[in-house]
Amino acid sequence: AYSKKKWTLQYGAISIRVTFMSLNPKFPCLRTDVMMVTPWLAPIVWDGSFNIDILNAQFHQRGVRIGLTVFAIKKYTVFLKIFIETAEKYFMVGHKVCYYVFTDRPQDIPSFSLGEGRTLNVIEVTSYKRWQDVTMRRMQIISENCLKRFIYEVDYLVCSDVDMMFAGHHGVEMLSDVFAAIHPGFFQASRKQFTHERRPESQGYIPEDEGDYYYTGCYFGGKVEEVYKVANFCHHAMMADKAKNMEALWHDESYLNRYFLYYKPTKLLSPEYVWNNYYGSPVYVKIKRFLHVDKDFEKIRSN
Ligand code: 5GW
Ligand code: MN
Repeated sequence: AYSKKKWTLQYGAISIRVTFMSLNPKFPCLRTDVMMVTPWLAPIVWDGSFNIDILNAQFHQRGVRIGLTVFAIKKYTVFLKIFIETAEKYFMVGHKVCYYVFTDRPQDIPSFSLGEGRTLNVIEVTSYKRWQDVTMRRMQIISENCLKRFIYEVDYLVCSDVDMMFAGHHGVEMLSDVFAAIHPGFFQASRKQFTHERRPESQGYIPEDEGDYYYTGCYFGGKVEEVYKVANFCHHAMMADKAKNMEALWHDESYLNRYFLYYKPTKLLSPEYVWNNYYGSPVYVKIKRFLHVDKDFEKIRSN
């Protein structure tokens, strides 16, 4: 039962050879240095916790299509080149991928040479004056486009910040009905330290004694229907707060955390999937798969 023998798995027309490891107690499917499953039994994806050959075969069998949404408004168009070029190397390689780039400056979007089965759509949107509105309105635009086109074009959506670069494998192991990523700054933090919105009047409110994890607003996703629910909730929560002249502490991220408190994600991505070098190199992060790009705040955030 503990052999390293190769086994053949047959998925329809696809046959793959895998090393059979799941019965081997030495296989690091069980890491003891990090939590690998949430208290509601959602997996937390860490390096060493999955066999990508098996997962790829399953997703290829279903012919899964994956949409990646990204917003490049105003000067943030400069981030797009590295984002897309590194995504071509690491994001869902071998699967059908549709990039959706939302921008107010379509003429500034360079053309990219994309791998087979990959397409890029540029969608023009209007910008907002306040940066808080630029980041928060992403939820409205995502929810509208779920109904308008995503539902017809892809099975899963991944929604990302643009000031990022892929630096390691991001594959189908991430995908689930609805997934969120643990914010790299709060993996080891206690609940008390989570920077949730704490004013009960806000739609982003999370009581002091609640909150499971602190999720990042940079990266989340799931099936189109589920992403629609997430984005639609966040947008309406924001609008309700706006009507009261309020805004949650960390904008869209706060509303996202509120949603995930009561509608729990079915899978969590470890901070490997949204690392920021600001947090150094802790031993539990074996691979930094996605990195924040350093921003020149003065330059990039001025109109
Ligand atoms: C501009 C000034 C301040 C904050 C955000 C912006 C901004 C954000 C913008 O001018 N254009 C734009 O497209 N964004 C989108 O919102 C980008 O997709 C960006 O990745 C996302 C979140 O804003 P970030 O990345 O500046 O936020 P942090 O929390 O990652 O620093
Ligand atoms: Mn960002």
